[in-house]
Amino acid sequence: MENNHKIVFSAVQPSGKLTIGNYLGSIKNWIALQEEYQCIYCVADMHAITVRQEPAALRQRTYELVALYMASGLDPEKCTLFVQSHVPAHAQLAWVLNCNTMFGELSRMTQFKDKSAKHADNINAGLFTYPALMAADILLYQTDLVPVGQDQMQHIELTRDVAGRFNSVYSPTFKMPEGLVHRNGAKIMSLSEPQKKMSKSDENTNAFILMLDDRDTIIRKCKRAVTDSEAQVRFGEGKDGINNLMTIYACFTGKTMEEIEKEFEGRGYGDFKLAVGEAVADGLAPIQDEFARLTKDKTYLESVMAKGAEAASRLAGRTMAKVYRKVGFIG
Ligand code: ATP
Ligand code: LTN
Repeated sequence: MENNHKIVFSAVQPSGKLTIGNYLGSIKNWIALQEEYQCIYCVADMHAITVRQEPAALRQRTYELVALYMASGLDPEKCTLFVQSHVPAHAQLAWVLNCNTMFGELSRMTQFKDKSAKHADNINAGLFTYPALMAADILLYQTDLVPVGQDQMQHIELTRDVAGRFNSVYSPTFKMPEGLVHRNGAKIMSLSEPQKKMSKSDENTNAFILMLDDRDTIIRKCKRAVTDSEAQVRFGEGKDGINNLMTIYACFTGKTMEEIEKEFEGRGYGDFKLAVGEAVADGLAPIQDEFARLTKDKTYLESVMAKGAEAASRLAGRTMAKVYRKVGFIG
């Protein structure tokens, strides 16, 4: 890999089954970047334990997420794929950054407020300081670009604030990263309450489509999606449900909103919903097939993780050595 290449870093937590929101908001946009940039993609298992996880399930989902990354088109020959807990520098830098992140800053994080409301019996310190770990993930690699869904932008802003603070207190150390939010798909909404983000932890399973849902389930969920009474496939105000389905359709077919409006002119929502379901199912089918193949081969997945961890450790080690020296630790 050439040194003049910009560095891209992103991660997803192995905390549940991924939805098409996760796919369209993040992973799908990572694929093209690997052709142009030095890309580092992580499975954030350390982030996942901020909410209670069943150990065996977490281990299984970590394998699965690596497989899903590859099945979606991430090529371990073109980018670095690794598991966060395999690179101890993440925890090491997180501690230093914790000491440079303000309580007030963390208190403002929407994700913390949402998750502490959802898990009121387990508002642990890790859930609160989670953005410092995420900042460590990003800053360890001198990252230029962080492709994420809209909901993560607040954490990236915080990362920039912490990096700026560290750089000014201790002298320039970290590159200032930028969030990269894709025009389409940055915020896929719930199918049953289209004012709300589609979330894998929604109690209502009709609210989301999982990347591994089968064809019939996908079509059924699309048919049930909440829309409006206008019966016109048109992108516009007060049409959150239709806007969302049009966005999903656009992401899977590459069509523009105008093209979609034309295609369904004079046709009912029933036709449109079926077309959306079919487009999603067709788009996911090759990923699901490849996923089924890859998950059978744990040895191969482990070899990818090991190679990724080695490459990531090498890069992270450079930043870590600098940081320890700057804060006054004996090297
Ligand atoms: P949870 O709902 O359980 O908190 P989540 O579905 O929001 O989880 P994360 O693991 O927090 O998933 O997110 C992984 C990535 O997917 C992030 O980059 C996030 O921005 C993106 N993402 C999550 N949900 C959506 C969505 N509905 N639309 C677009 N992007 C999303
Ligand atoms: N916090 C993110 C996952 C995540 C991440 C990162 C994203 C952990 N570390 C670094 C981008 C860069 C989430 O919950 N979606």
